[in-house]
Amino acid sequence: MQEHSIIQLEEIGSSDIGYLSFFESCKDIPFAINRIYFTYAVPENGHRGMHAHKKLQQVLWCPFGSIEVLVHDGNSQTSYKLDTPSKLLYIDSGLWRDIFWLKSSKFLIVAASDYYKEDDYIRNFDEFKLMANKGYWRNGGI
Ligand code: T46
Repeated sequence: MQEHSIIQLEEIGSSDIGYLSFFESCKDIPFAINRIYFTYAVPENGHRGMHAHKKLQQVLWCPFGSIEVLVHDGNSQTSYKLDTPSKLLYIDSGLWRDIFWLKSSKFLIVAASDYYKEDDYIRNFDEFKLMANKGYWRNGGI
C-alpha cells in the first residue's frame, strides 16, 4: 500500500514572537532529501502535476496560500488542502497527483528523495492505473 498523509510539524513559539517549525531527513519525514524545488506564480485555478512516480518520494509544503492536492492510488482518490505553514503532505512513490492552485501567486515547495529523472515519471493515467492494479509497487517496482 503506497502511503500518503499529512505530517503536522511541531510549532515552537507563541503569537507574541512568532513560530518556528522544521523537518529533518529520515526523522520528521521518511526519506533523505536530495532535491528541493518549487513552483510559483501559478494562476488561480492553475492545474499541475498529472503524473505519478515509479520510485520518488516527496513532501509538499505550501507556506503561503492554499493548494488542493488530489492523490489517486489506482483505485480511489483522497483530497488534501495545504494552507498552513506547519503542515506537509507526504506522497510515496506509486501515487498519481493532481494539484490545483486555489489562490494565485503562491509557492508550492517540494522536498524530494532523489535528483530529477524524467524516466521516473508516469504521465499517462491509464498506464499508471494498469501498473497499480497489476501490483507494480506491491512487488517492489518489478
Ligand atoms: C510533482 C509536482 C508536485 C526539472 O528540470 N527539474 C525538476 O526538478 C523538476 C521538478 C522539473 N523539471 C522540468 C521538467 C519539465 O520540463 O520542469 C518542467 C516542469 O515539470 P513538471 O511538468 O513535472 O511540473 P509539475 O509542477 O507538474 O510537477 C512537479 C514535479 O515534476 C512532480 O514531481 O510531484 O511538481
